[in-house]
Amino acid sequence: MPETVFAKIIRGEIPARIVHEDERCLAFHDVQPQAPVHVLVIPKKPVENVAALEGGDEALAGHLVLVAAEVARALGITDGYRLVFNCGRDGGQSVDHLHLHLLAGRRLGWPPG
Ligand code: DGP
Repeated sequence: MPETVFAKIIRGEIPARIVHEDERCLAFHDVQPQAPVHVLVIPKKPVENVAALEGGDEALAGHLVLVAAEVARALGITDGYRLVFNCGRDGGQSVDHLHLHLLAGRRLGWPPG
């Protein structure tokens, strides 16, 4: 998989506003926020997107979701939030490294655009 800007953030070569880090993942504020709270949770393992997850990645995928919920709690989000994996061109994915969006702080529309 070609290197992305997120690989550079994982290695600390590009600054990011990190809100959580552990051995498997990193969570940081999105540089182009679409809501008052917009955090990305990414695996340190290079995985292109949800479609590239394999058998054996179940724990990793679940970990991203649990970390997103933990970050939401830590940021004091009490009125709800949305978790989104964009996948591929039609899914609106622009960075080809798996990432889970945590969006909160305003009433989000449905269906998404
Ligand atoms: P997506 O469109 O689902 O692939 O989301 C990619 C997100 O990544 C997008 O909301 C903007 C964010 N992003 C892109 N480059 C950077 C960066 O260098 N730093 C941070 N913090 N976020 C980035």
